[in-house]
Amino acid sequence: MGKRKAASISGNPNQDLCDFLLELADYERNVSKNVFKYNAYRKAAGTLGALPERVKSGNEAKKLPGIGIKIAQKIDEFLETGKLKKLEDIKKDENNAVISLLARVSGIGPAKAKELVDAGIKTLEDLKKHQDKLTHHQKLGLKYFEDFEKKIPRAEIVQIEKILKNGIKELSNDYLVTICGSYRRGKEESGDIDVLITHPDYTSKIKDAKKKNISLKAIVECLEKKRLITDTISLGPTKFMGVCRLPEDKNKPFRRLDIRLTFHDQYYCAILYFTGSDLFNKNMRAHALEKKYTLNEYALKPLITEGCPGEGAKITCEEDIFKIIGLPYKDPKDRNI
Ligand code: 8DG
Ligand code: CA
Ligand code: CA
Repeated sequence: MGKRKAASISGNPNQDLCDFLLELADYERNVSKNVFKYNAYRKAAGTLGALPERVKSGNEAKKLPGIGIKIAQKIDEFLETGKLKKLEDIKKDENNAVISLLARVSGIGPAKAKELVDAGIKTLEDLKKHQDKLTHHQKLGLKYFEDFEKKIPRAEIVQIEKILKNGIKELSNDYLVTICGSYRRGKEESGDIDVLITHPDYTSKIKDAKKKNISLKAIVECLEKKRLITDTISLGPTKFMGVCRLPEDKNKPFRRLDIRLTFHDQYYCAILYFTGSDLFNKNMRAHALEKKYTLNEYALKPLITEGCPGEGAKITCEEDIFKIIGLPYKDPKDRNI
């Protein structure tokens, strides 16, 4: 998964409050490893970011969704003193800054970052000298640290898509290839490239023997030959995580590439899921539940009795999913929430 960055909220009368909440959120995610608090601070920042007027007190803020007593107290402290002791203390502690830096390396989570700091690592240079402490994934994350932090312009993904599709076509004309994620939502820049592949003969109902000439490994080898894929982080039967770069241009950065091979009968649920945004998915799943369906990256199933899912609905396009749960279809570019 990409490292999720806090959404920036600009041109709002509570910008300074949003900023400190998002800083606290990042600290909770990267250093404390507390996803619950991370989400709580992000939600509060979202609420304040959407307000048309300046918040005057914690008490007033407490009436808004996602703002409880503790955040209200922090808002009061900030409004009265212009700063937050908790945040000042966090910034004073140099270990926290190092943990945040190390956790930006692909494959290094907060726990590993802490462990490295405890082992005396203070900089990326230190880390380069102690690569024995790193997994294969983390070593690649370190090697491509600068490149992986760079956003990928849409035009570059368009070029990568061409090479990808033409290469895979050589294996079989019947493969279906879709780049999902922010690219499919029409964004001008993306953090990584999320590819979904299926084949009409590759379904959840057909026995392995018949699927044998459909293989992710063969696809990856083909793209290595085309010099698009440069490194493999991990490769399983249905999921590849790795690195790619436009073959004709050695000045282009290396990019994170994920490829998933999914069953044909589950392809459109997967496309919906991996197109996102993650918040859009959350809302859609919640709506499905209200209509007594469960939706995930594999299937849409009616909940029969006592929350027990029944047979999956037959789905041949994304529109089917919207229709079944009674929502008007939304174009990918309108799913950027
Ligand atoms: P970006 O890469 O340009 O930063 O944005 P993205 O394409 O929207 O994000 P992503 O992290 O690459 O995830 C791709 C899609 O996968 C996302 O849009 C929705 C879906 N997804 C969720 N939850 C999660 C999650 O926790 N991790 C990941 N990796 N993907 C998720 O709905
Ligand atoms: Ca991704
Ligand atoms: Ca992505």
